[in-house]
Amino acid sequence: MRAWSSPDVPQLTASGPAVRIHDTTTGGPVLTRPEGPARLYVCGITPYDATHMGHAATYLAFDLLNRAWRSAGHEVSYVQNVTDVDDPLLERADKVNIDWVELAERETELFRQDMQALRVLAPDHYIGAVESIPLVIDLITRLLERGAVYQVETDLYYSVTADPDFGGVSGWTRDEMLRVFGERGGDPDREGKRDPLDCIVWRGEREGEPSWDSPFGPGRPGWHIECAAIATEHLGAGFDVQGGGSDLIFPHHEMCAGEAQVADPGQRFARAYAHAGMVAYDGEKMSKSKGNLVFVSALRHSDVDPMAIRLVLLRHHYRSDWEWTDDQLWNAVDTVDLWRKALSLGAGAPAAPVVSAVLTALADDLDAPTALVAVQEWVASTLGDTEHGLADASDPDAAAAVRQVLDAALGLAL
Ligand code: 5CA
Ligand code: ZN
Repeated sequence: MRAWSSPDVPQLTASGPAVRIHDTTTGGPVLTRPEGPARLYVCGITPYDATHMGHAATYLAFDLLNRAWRSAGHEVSYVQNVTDVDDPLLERADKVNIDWVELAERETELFRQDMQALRVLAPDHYIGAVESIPLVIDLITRLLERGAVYQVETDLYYSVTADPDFGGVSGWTRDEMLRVFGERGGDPDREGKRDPLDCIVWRGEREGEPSWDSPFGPGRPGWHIECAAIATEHLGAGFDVQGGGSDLIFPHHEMCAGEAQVADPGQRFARAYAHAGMVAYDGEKMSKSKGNLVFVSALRHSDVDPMAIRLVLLRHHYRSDWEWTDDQLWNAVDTVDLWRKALSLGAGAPAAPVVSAVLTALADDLDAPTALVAVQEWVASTLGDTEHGLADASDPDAAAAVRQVLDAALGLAL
């Protein structure tokens, strides 16, 4: 499927340090060591509603990883999926009485426009679940051959006990898993399952639902097997990072890894699993099902500068949970104005230290808030204020260098 157009990334003269990222599996920072291009898989949207700030924050987090790798001199091979057939999409289409294909296409297009406005680099491969059905069928076939898939009526389930490392991605206990499985697309109470945590990989045809032919009868793919199949096909085994919001730690990323690793023993799925915090609004996690949403597109249509939206998101460390408030947006609008003013002067306080501070902070687990403090200090010194005394114009080319690192590393084009 078509992605969106990437903004140009300025080529920096300075090179950033090697990139560390917090790995959920080890619970600490790990040094990424890409061999050849850095390989990144980020779970994409289920396109049944518009992009909200929670989605935007998560995609921006991994955009920072993409940019940090590039700043460190790596090429990046980036894959993202679109869950363009799944229960929530079909349910919404039914509810609002619109064709599910049309709904998915419409919301995917809106997402592309939102990502482009926010200057998020596009994936090299943007892959839908529907177009991946042959890959899914192939992966299920391999799991069947290994005895890791069994039938319940017309559905097929993946057996979590087939994976000796089950639980290795999340590090969760069975109780913790059972507590959320039902809320996150699982069906712990389905009769006939061998283990309540087993997850569906092929859902046999139901009246009124779309279905595709397969050796296991007509039906459609389950959710986790979709990302397992797409990531291994387009990135190969042992890719560098799988990313998503923290609500994907379990079951989604646990099951993706299990299914891929059982089908291909001895190969790791991803080397590290990185998760962004949850954005709340009105006291609760922002979610399509709860409806407490702030849409990127709604702000764009009311002429809010996308760079101010991007700045709000960058001001929160990607791993923290936080709550969106409109005040933060108005504050960021003022900051963007102020920074543009400083950058319009041409000369300014020395740029080299701020360039280095931004690249160092970014390579240290994508610490955008620390990077932004360095930029703010440069702006204050350049414009002069009570704390910094007189305006500093000692570096004649400062603005060009600061503008460049803001654009390349943080995606802020000012
Ligand atoms: N299609 C699947 C992934 S394969 C999916 O989870 N789609 S989604 O549309 O529900 O979410 C897309 C991404 O946004 C996921 O990484 C999810 O973790 C993230 N996300 C959803 N809600 C929030 C939120 N409130 N804050 C931060 N990230 C969120
Ligand atoms: Zn996914």
